[in-house]
Amino acid sequence: MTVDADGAVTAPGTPAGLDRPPGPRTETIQLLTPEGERVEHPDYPLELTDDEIKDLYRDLVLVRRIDTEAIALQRQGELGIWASLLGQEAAQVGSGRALGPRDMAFPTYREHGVAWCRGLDPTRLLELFRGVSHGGWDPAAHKFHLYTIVIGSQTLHATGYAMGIQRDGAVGEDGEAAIVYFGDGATSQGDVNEAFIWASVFNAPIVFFCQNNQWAISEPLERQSRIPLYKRASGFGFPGLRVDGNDVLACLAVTRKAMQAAREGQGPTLIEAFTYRMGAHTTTDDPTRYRLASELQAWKLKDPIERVKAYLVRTGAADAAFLEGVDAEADDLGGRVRQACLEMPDPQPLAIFENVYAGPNALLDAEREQYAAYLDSFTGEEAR
Ligand SMILES: Cc1ncc(C[n+]2csc(CCOP(=O)(O)OP(=O)(O)O)c2C)c(N)n1
Ligand SMILES: [Mg+2]
Repeated sequence: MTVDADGAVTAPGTPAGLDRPPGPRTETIQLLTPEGERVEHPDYPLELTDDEIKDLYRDLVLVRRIDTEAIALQRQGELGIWASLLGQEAAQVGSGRALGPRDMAFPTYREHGVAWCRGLDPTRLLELFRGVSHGGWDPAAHKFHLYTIVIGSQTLHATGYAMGIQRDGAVGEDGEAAIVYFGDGATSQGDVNEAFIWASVFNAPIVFFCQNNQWAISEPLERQSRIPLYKRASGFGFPGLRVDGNDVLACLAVTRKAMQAAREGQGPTLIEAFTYRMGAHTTTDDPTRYRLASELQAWKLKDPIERVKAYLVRTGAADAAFLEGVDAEADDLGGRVRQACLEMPDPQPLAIFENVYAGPNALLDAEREQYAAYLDSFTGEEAR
């Protein structure tokens, strides 16, 4: 095995996975320019009908609308916090639409677009951020794991899951695979590096999808790594590549190929989706304290939705009626999400103790009693 100057693993005859060409070395894979021009890539041919591209456009607009509504709800005191996906719609929709029904996705806390692609009702996400759900959803129902706040930890969960797929014999032509989402900052965590090692040595059917949005809260990428993140993969022994994370077509094509390779038993791939967090880290953050407005302006020109719109309009694939229809649908969805949020019943305070352990637990039982006594100390209106 040799590793070239760009960190790409080459030479066949090495353990499975290492002999796959990692794709272009230093370039960012792109199929749709910021101006909305379609470009071809020899390693990622993508043939989509106009209707399929229109569907992707619809996804992008709708997930942005869910996000906008959620931010407004938080500002109005209806949600405790919200982690915005603004700017990352293409990375999430492109990769999310590349998944098959049997593939399993492991998100962080920002993957509302992937949740949408997995068919999860967006109000389920809001329940969590409103604090009325103490869990979330059934991960098996949509093949979409629970949101994970502990940075990077889900990469180990996903790798374990992928090894389970292997042990179930579900790798092969009709196989299944796992995909795990994490951020640029997460790559500095031990968990992520351990997951890379396990996935590599066991050749696990997993795709590591890193949304490099340039910031880990207020920490810029250049303080996290001395090399482009996708190049890290070669050190662990599997292919890594960088895709334009604001290009929904490229994210779809690249993820499709990597997932198929994983399903067929060719092992892991690291995809670095090069994108930008257009909003605050969460609604508790003020990015004007640590980054320049000019940076934001530069990325605005690469907006993931505008380029698809430009393509659809230029090619005549979409007319004004289609675009207006999607906008109207988005407003409708925003309204439905808002109403559902306002109508969510408050949970019973003691419900927080449920489902912590499968059976009785002495410490938890004592805490429950103590809290119940505290609640009982109130009278009248404030009583539980
Ligand atoms: C183990 C751990 N350490 C620290 C934190 C606090 N924290 C929350 S988000 C975050 C930054 C994550 O940045 P990145 O991985 O780039 O993801 P992004 O939020 O940009 O999507 C940190 C340090 C945490 N949640 N978990
Ligand atoms: Mg980040």
